[in-house]
Amino acid sequence: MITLYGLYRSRALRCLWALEEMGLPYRLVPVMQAFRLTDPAAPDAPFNTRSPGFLKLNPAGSVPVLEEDDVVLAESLAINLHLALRHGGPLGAADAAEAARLAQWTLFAATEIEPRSHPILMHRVQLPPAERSEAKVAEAASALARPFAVLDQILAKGHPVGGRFTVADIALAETVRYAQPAPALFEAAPHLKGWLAACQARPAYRRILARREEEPAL
Ligand SMILES: N[C@@H](CCC(=O)N[C@@H](CS)C(=O)NCC(=O)O)C(=O)O
Repeated sequence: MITLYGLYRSRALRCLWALEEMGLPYRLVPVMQAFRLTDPAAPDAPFNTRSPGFLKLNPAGSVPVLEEDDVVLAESLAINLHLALRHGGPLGAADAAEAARLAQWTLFAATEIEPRSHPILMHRVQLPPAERSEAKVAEAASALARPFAVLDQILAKGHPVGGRFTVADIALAETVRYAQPAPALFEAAPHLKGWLAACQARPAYRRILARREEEPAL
């Protein structure tokens, strides 16, 4: 049985999406992000990313973490590559060349997209209004212009790996999503925009989003 530690409102979402696409049974153990709690060490604090029991699973103190038989794994995108390798079927690689391309686009998502898209989500949506900075949004949007142009070119020809939906699409879609509060970026990248809409319309993703809506607000 696969156990995933995290919340829908966290980077666990991308792993939940992969699990759902693969039709795998799993259980989700809620782990609150410590930064959301006034005192994560308080006796009545919920199980959180600074709880000693959780730090044994991931000393880095972040969700998600996956536990499956002998494997305990952190890093959301590594988790999805693991799931693809063990259970992926068409979402995983058909051969070594495809495995390398899954890694390529997953790393592109992690290094070229996420560090620039996440500040857009933070400064347009997640931070309290007094802490938001439009200068930071502009800086991130400007840094995203080139990787978005690259993706627009690649996605004009279809999915990035193997001509079908794979875990590379999940990695890219979930990191590109953070930039959606800056719609102008997508007007300049119509293929990227259309591909993202198609990814987000997938039944597995809609199911996960519906469950995220049901998750108690923090
Ligand atoms: N690169 C990591 C980032 C994980 C991460 O930052 N997770 C956040 C939630 S989305 C977290 O657990 N934060 C907890 C904390 O800072 O206390 C991954 O992709 O898994």
